[in-house]
Amino acid sequence: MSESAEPQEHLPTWLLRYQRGRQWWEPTTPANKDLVDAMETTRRSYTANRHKTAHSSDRILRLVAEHGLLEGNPKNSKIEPVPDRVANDPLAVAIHKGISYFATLQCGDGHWAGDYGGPMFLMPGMIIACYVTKTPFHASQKQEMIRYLRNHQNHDGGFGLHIEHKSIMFGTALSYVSMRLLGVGPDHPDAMRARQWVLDHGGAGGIPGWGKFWLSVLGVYEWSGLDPLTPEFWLLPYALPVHPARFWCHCRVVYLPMSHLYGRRAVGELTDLVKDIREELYLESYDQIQWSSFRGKCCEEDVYVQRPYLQRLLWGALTIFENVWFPFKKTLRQLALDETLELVKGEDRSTNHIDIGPVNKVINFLCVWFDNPNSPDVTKHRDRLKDYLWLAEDGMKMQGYNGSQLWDTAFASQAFMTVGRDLLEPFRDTLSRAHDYIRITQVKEDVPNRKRYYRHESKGAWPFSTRDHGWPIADCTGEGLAAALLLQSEHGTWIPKTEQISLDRLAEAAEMILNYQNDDGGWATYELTRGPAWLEYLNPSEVFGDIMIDYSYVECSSSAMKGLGEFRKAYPDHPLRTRIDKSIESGVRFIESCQREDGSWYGSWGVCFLYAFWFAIDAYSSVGLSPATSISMRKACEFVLSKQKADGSWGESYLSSEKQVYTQSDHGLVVSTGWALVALCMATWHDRQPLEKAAQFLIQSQEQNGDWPQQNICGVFNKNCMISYSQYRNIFPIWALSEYRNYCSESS
Ligand code: LAN
Repeated sequence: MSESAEPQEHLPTWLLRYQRGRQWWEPTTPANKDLVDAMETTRRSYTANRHKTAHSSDRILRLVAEHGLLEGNPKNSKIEPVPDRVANDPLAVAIHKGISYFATLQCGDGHWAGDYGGPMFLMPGMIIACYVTKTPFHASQKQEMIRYLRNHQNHDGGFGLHIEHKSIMFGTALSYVSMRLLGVGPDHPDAMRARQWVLDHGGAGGIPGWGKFWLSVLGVYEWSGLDPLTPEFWLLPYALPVHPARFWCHCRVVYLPMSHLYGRRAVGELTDLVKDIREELYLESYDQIQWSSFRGKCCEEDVYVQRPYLQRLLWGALTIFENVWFPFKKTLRQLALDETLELVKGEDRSTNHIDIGPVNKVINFLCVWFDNPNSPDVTKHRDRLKDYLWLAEDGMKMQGYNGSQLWDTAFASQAFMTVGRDLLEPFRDTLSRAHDYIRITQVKEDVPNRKRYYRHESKGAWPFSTRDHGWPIADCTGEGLAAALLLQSEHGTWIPKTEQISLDRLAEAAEMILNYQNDDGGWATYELTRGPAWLEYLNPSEVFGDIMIDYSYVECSSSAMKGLGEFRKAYPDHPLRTRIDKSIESGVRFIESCQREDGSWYGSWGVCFLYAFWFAIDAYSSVGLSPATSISMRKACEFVLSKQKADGSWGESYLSSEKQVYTQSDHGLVVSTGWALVALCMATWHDRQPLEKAAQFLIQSQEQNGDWPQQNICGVFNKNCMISYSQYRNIFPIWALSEYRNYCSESS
């Protein structure tokens, strides 16, 4: 493998490989000249227009498909011609074109792949981990990673938390370090601009805690400048509310390996490059820095969550614990290090070394490497790095997960199942493959010895991405179950009986959802809520909101209820019926209880009020409610109608999520409009006119080939960080137009 980061003369053909949902990009030879040229043209055009949109349009994937190189794709780049009988019906033509184009992007194993990037703080973690563990990237990967970083550098030289964000220290210092580790020299103009931003904002000492962690492992920051990440917390009795296993799973599995590395003050080799970077990041020379003065310091630009004074006192006390000698201290630390490593290894084993997300993936990798650089665990970790890397015309990035395979396939299937039979017939194969993917992705057993590793049950659930990943999620189970039931339903003679998911398996999913319900009637993400809400005062992250416990969410609750609602419709006499009825009833009460006075719901995982609106209405309608019987539903529809733009569209800016107030985007957005229109049709809203205008907007926004334009970023997590859902631009317009077509035919 070459170490050079210089642009290569011979660009490779990149192909997407996949297997049972696992997906990775591979540079292959001999190069397909046409495709290489087309890829380069689309990259150039992205870079030239990057001031217009930060988002990729997944053009690289689309080019691969157009060239018939999406292996095993049944449509093999062939767009179905519009059938004569609908040629004069613009609504039917738009739907047909939409599904026909989208079907060409399906992978042979039945899932849809796409860009799940957005956050800018992830790839630096992988680059630092690979540098420390001496894991080389392929020269073509490096080249694409550098391209990505340069494409997402803001005008002022800095980098944001995500691709649409203003510059902050977290994004800027980490991206700068990444460029340097990838081989960009300190005098490169982009590197200079980034460094200048860091220095103009007080130097990298003001980077938030997670950044301090990364810089420390690399050796360009000192562990004494961190708030303590005390691993001994893992030795406390679980009965205590501050036991870390009570935290939201993403929070605890990130702080787990961080605390392990902190506990052993792990630092990579101090190479010449590392020593150079030490002198580039601060206003003072490295040796003269008073590290303890940086502890708890956060650059103003970065602060999203103000940390309460009480928290500062706690970190002060823990710092004393770190610095003062007392008997058994060494023994205690060793016990804590052993315990945290065992939990890290448990997480690795149960996820096939993919790990729950991109952050703990690479920190766990570091833990096992520092433990033993030659262990089989290290090899397995290395093999799974590529699962997180995605290539698009803006370059190569680390994704927010190992993909959103199941989630997108479940939505695509539901969207397809609303399409009238007349239009759906040519896509039999597409549906059956999607069903296949859903079937093989259901989790069939619990994690071995699950209580030892603080894991909830998994049997019967669906994960967000792949079976190999396997972490169960309440709403993915709801969506997976609803999609499977629809595909297998009667008008669905689509899936032969022999291939169907058995009733036992479907019931396991329903039972899983029932067991996932919280006492407040709602559903959280991966687990039941385990800790008290006041734990949020201990949120040390500065940049992320609501990370400490797993709360009940409107969206998760709605998907869970929809799954149960569909199950009840399909098997009304099933023994779970009484439990399901009770569960849905308290679920509806939960959703009503989080509705704001104005009829809206704050959405936590998509942008934002429109996203939550769609989920809530979908759940209400699948359990049999309508605006005539539910005041909550009527108020919600009125709220959304009050936000429609003059051209019939809806468009919500990501600032809605950040500020928690409905914020219009500059232009109408196809995804926002899709959510609003799907839901209004599901609610069978009595006034057809606003719906007609929305449908017209979607039809007019469609591109010639059946695609829709990729606009603003539309996913979010922890209030402040955005994430791309690239398939939504196809799925929701198709779904909305089909619902609208059904609505028109029912009401005429
Ligand atoms: C996701 C992706 C999926 C998402 C839904 C299923 C859509 C949601 O309804 C529930 C929450 C969940 C599972 C979710 C939680 C937070 C995740 C895992 C992510 C947004 C993907 C990336 C993000 C993760 C936390 C990113 C790493 C950053 C940290 C702060 C640890």
